[in-house]
Amino acid sequence: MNSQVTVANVAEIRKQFPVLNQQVNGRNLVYFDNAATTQKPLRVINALIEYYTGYNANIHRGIHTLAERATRAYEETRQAAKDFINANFAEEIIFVRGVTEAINLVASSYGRTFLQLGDEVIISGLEHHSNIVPWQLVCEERRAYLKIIPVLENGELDLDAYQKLLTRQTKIVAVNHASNSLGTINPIKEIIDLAHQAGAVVLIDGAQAGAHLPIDVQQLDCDFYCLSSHKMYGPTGTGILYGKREVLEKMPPYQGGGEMIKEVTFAKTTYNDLPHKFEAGTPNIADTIAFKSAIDFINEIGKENIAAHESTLLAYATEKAGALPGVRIIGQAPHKVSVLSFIIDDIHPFDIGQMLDARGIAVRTGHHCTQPLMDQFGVEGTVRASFAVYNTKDEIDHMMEGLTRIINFMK
Ligand code: 7TS
Repeated sequence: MNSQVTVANVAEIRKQFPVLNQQVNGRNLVYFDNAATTQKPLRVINALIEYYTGYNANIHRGIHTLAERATRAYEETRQAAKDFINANFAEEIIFVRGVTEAINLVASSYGRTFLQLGDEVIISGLEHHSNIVPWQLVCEERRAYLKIIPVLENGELDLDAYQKLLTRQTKIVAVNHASNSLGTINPIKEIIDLAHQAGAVVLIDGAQAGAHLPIDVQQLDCDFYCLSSHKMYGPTGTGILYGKREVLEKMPPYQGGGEMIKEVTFAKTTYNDLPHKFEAGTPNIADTIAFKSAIDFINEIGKENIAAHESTLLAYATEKAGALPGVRIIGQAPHKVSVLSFIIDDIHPFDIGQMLDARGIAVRTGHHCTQPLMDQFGVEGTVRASFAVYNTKDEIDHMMEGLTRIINFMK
């Protein structure tokens, strides 16, 4: 495909998403909760059906035909994920449940091993709770300090403040590539380089980047990068942790069990090689296999085409929403993924969400698992519309019409 996504072929793309073709509360569904999870194309759904109807088997252990086929398909996803983020080696790709597990793995294995009393971990004020709480837990245990990069009024990170936070005690910097609440795209290359100059390792939470932004871990030189399949048109319950081989090699296992060992005696256990050292037990085979179909889907359309289409939608929605009376857009960074967060004077975000749902429009309302960020903006939560490749300007018009009615109704 790899051609510009136009409204004409968005119609073709939509046909691959049966779930979009339904009525909710008597209206055509408008699905604008893509930052929470995207819908899945037929090829992903079919990959699941093919696996369960054709070759369901446990992997890496059996020598029978089905087990070999399942193992091959599972490893093909690892290869596809490696290419997708341009990792050096396939064994640098660890399959996990998603970004939350990826961060917990690093905080637990790397953090508990290498953080000492008085060391520092830096995160940012834009983080999802899953990139806050695991660091709080490990800092508390190791008696290390957690420091926060402040967020500017427009939703960008304060890089001058970041530079001042970095010290020789800084051991880990963990920030997102893009913010789920505001859409801000962070200057991660700069953040990574500065952290490395201070001698720290860097984890990038790519949950909101996977389906939208180019990712080249070799060029970025990050030590860890995390992705969730379900935010990239793939199934829930699977995702990847990328780690530089030399960093993963010096980390202890995260969980013990089958698959992650070389030899077990009651006296001593030796651990398996990468990536198996970090993949204890039977993994999420089916969903991981189907994740490859999602990666293929993104590659075939082309991430730059997806991004161009979504940027057009975001610009359109931002302009329209900004013109409505009483609307305040939260997060106006110059570089954003397709997230529009806003509040409306004197109307609670939950009420807006419910009234939009009554018109078949699915948006997210609340704190989006970023309570400290909401506190900074002095709001309890926002309404968030987030766009994907299958969304259209018509759908935005529907939302604007809905919002106009809500504003008039609540006057
Ligand atoms: N980091 C970011 C930036 C996220 O947006 C999310 C999920 C996570 C981490 C956690 O990912 P998970 O796949 O392990 O759950 N964000 C959202 C959201 O914005 N609404 O629902 C989930």
